[in-house]
Amino acid sequence: MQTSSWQHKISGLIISYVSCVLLIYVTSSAWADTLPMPLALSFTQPALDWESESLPIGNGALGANVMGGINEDILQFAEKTLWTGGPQSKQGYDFGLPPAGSDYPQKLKSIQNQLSEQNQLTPEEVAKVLGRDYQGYGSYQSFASVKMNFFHNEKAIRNYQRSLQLNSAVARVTFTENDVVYKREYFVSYPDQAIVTRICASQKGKIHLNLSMVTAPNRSVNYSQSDQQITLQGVLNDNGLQYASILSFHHKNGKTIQHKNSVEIIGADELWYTVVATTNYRQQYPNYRGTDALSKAQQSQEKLLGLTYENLLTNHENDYRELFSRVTLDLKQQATTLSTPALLAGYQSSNTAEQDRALEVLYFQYGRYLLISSSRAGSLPANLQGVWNQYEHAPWSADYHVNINLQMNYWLADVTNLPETLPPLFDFIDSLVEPGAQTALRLFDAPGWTLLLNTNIWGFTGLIAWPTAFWQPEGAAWMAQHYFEHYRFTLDQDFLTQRAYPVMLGASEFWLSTLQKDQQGNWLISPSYSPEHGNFTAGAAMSQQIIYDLLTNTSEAAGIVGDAENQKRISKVLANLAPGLLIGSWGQLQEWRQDLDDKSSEHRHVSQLYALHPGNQLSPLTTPELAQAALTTLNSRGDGGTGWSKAWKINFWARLLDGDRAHKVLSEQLLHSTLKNLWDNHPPYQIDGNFGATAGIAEMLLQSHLGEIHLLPALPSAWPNGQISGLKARGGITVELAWLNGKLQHAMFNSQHSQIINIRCTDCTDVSQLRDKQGNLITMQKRPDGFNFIAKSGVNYRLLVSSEPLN
Ligand code: FUC
Repeated sequence: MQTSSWQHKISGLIISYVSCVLLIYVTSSAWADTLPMPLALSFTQPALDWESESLPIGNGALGANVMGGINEDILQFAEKTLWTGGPQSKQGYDFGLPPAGSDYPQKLKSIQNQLSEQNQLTPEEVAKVLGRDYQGYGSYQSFASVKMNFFHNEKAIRNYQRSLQLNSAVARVTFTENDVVYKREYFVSYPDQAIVTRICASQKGKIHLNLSMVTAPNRSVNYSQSDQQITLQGVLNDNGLQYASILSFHHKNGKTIQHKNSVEIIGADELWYTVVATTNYRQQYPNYRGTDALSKAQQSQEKLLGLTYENLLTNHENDYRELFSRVTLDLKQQATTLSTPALLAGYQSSNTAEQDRALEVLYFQYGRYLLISSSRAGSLPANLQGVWNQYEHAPWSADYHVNINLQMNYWLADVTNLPETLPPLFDFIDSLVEPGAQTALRLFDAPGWTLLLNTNIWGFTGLIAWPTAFWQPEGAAWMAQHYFEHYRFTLDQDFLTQRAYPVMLGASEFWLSTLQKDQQGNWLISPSYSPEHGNFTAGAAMSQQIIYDLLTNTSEAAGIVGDAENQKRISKVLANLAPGLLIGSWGQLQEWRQDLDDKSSEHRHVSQLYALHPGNQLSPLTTPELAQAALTTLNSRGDGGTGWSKAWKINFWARLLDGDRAHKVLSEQLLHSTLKNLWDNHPPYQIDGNFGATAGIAEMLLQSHLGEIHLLPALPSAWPNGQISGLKARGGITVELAWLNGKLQHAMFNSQHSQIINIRCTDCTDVSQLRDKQGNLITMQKRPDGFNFIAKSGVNYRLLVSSEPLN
C-alpha cells in the first residue's frame, strides 16, 4: 500500500483509498490493533460556520478552510501578504510616527516628570498626551474562494465524514450517494506552493460540478477562464496591492462547458486542481512592493506543470511528515470513533478517561500541526489567526500584537522540535529594525530600535491612541528574547553572531539610553504600563523584568561573541536595574513598583509573572519565596480568562511545578475556550491559545530553562502512564521519556553537541543506570535531585530508572 493511501479505523472497518479507487474491507482485529491511533479531527457534517467548524489546512503562506458542503463546497483561502493599508494606502500612512523633529520627546519627558511627582497617571491622561491617531494600518484579507457546486441528491447522502489527518496534513470529505462513494481530498503543499484538491468517485463518469472563483468586493477583479484554468487578478482598492491567483484543473474523461464565470465539468471519473496565489508584496521597508503578482503566479504555476496529483501528494506528505512525526505523545489514550465535537462535548463528563486523554493528545499535536501549517520559511510569521482569514476587516486586523500574542505563537517552536517554523518570525523581526529605529528616534530621541503594542506587515512600529493598550515600548526587547532562546536551544554560533546578537544589541541600545534613574539610584522604565491593567507608573514589574531579561541575555551573548566593551557597558547598567520582583502586602508578586495590587482582580494579563515564564529569573528551585508570591498572585487571578490567558497559565503552573493545577487550567481551556474544530477561542477565534497550550503541555513534561534538564517537572495525576519522544531541551538535546504510575521509567538523550548534561529527576537518583547504545555503562555524577554525565554528540544515552532488569 502506498504511503499516500488513507487508513481510517471505523468500528473495526478499514477504509482504504488507493489512488481514486475505494476499497472497503474488514480487517482481522490483530492487524487493526497495530494501527497507530488516528490523530485526526473529524466531523459527521459539513461546516456551517467558518470559525468553529471549518478544517484549516495551510503551508505557511497559504491557508484554506475546508467546509465540505455536499452541493456547495466553498474552499475559502487567504495568503499572508494580502493586506490593505501601508505606505500606498488611500487613508494615508506614517508608520504610526510623528515627523522627525517633532516635540514628541518633550511630551514624553513631561509625562516622566509628572510620574515622578504623582506616581500614577490614568491611561486616558497619558494617551491624551502620548497617544496618536493613526491611519492606513490596514487588515489581513481573505484572498478568494474556490466554489464547487455539485449536483447531488442531498436526501440520498449517507455516511458523511469530514476529517483532517494530522499525520499527513490532508483533509477529506467522503459520503455515499446511492451506491456511489465520493471522496474529496484537500491539502496545501509547502514544497510545491499550491492548494491542491481532488474529487473522485467509486464509479466512472460520476463527477459533475461547476467550478468557479470569487473574491471580496474591496478590490478590482479581472477574471478569465479556459478549458484548464481560471485566473483571478486585480488590485486592492485601498492600496493598489496586486493579487493574482491561478486555478489549474485536470479531469479524467468527461467534458467541460464554459459558462460566464464558471466551468462545468460533466461525467468525469476524477477531477483535481491546484491553486497558486501571490501578491506583489515584498518584505522591505519602506515601500514593501516587489515583483508583479501575475508573473509570480505564472512562475509558480509553471513549476507545477508535469506533476501528477500523486506527485503533489507525495511531495507534500514527505515534507510535512518529516517535521510532524518528530514528536510523539502517548497518554494511554483510546482510539475513539467519536467525532471531534462529540469528544469535546463529552470532555470531563460523558467521556472515559482514555477518551479525555485522546482529546488532550489531539489538542497537543494540533498546536504543532497549526504551526507547521501557518509558519514556514519564505513567508510572514503566524499572525493572530495563524494564516487563516475570511474577513476584509479581521478582528484586530489579524495583525501582530507584541504584548503577548506573537510571542505565544512561537513558544512551542523549539521545544516541540519545529525549528523550520521560526525563519518567518526572525525575518519579520529583522525587517522591523529599520522602522523601529525611526520609532526610537522620533518618539524617544534614542538610538537602537523598538516597537510598541502592535505591528502589521508594513513596518508599523509606532503609536495608536487607545488608552487601554497603546504603550508597550518593551515589544522589541521581548521579541529579542526569542532570538536568544533559539540560540540556547540550538547553540548555533552563526545564528547568534549574525542574526541574534545585532537585534539584541539594538534593542538593548534603546534601553541603555532610555532608562530613568530614581532618587535611590535604580534604573527604571518610565512611563511604564502593565499590559492593559491599572495606571501608568514608573517601573511596573513586567517592564523591569523584560528589560532585565534583555540586558542579561545581551550581556551573555556579548561574552560569547567576544564583544567585551558592550558586555561591560550592559553589566554596569544591569547592576542597578530594578529587577521587578517585589513581594507585596498580601504576599503577592507586585504588578507595580508600588504595592497597588487588587486582590479581587481576575484580569487576564498576569504580566508580572513574566519572570516565571517565559523568563527564567523566578523559579521554585532558585527563588522559592518569589515563587510562593507568584503562586499567591496566580491563585488570586483564578483559572479563567481568554483563551491565551489560560494557555499562559498552563505554562505558569508548569513552571511552578504543579502538574495538577496546570492540567486543571488545560481542562478549563478545553471546556470553555475551544471551538468545535479545536481552534482557540479568545473569543473570537485567535490562534495564540492553541500554540500556548501546546507549549504548556511540553513544559509540564520537560523543562530546561535553568541550565539543567528537568524530567517530568509537572506531571499531573490524570496522566499516570505515558511516553513522549522528540522534545528538545536547550543545548540541542533530544529527549524521550516514559513513565509508569506517575514515576519516570526510562529516558533517552541525544545531544547535537558534546557537552556535560545536567539532569534533574526526583525519581532517578539512586537506582538508575545510564548506558550508551552498545550497552556500556556511563558514569553518572550525582548532583542535588539528579546527576550529570558527559555526552558525546550524536550518541543515544538510555537511562533506566528502577531496579527492573535491563534487557
Ligand atoms: C492583546 C490582548 C487581547 C487580545 C489582543 C489581540 O491586546 O490583551 O486580549 O488578545 O491582544
